[in-house]
Amino acid sequence: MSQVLTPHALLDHAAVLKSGRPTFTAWIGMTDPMLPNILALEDFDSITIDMQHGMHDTRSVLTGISMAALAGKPAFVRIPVGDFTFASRALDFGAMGVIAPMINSVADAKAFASFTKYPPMGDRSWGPMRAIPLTGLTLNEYLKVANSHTTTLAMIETREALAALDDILAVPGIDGVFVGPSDLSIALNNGAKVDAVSPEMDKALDHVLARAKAHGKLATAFCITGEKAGELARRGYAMLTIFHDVGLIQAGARAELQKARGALKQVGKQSY
Ligand code: 3PY
Ligand code: MG
Repeated sequence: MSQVLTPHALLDHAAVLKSGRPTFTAWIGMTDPMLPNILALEDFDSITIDMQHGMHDTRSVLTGISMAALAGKPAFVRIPVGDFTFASRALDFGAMGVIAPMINSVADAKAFASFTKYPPMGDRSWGPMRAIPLTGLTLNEYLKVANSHTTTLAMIETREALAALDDILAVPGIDGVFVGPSDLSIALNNGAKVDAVSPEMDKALDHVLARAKAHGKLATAFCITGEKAGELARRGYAMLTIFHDVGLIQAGARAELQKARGALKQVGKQSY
């Protein structure tokens, strides 16, 4: 059930992720400000706003984080490839975590962490303008907890990233990894097809989980179905998506339309 927003509650999410209790996040690509609120009011543990392939801009990210907070839920932001300056901004806007796509090397991981963690761990510049009122903390309270209570997730979705996995996981400030099964599947089968649920992907998901656990870091992933998300949660993944807003709307519309047209067919009637 959705919780009532209390100061600091959003910051508790980092501890939930580390506790081993699996969480499910609603992935949002569309920019209507009601969407993050509607989905946050459902039984999701967090929402994630996607700037990489989603339609989001600065304003819609800011609004989305606030609309999730209104429902008492933390928000994550996936930044566009290499846009680490936006990682800092997302945290300033009150995001409780940032996901960066295509982290393929230690250099990428270090650059990402430097923009999300305050000194001495990183070089995040001070100015949590929206995070302060959202969390109810004083400036110095926020400074004290920001590094440990916001989550920096590096996406593993290429062969290079898999090869550098241990080194990426070892970077201070990288709290965990987030598997992108579509890109990774394309990389693993040399561009033959998108196949996020292939046996090869499953092996990769097991490998990432084992390595993340060995480093004491989080394993998280994008999933294209609730069934897959449940399965990975059982295996030990800490945060899973359940497809994305566009896909969920399409799937819901198709399923219900099929029932309606099916009912007509049963009595021999045509539908348009
Ligand atoms: C992928 O599967 O490649 C992703 O980036 C998930 O959005
Ligand atoms: Mg991807």
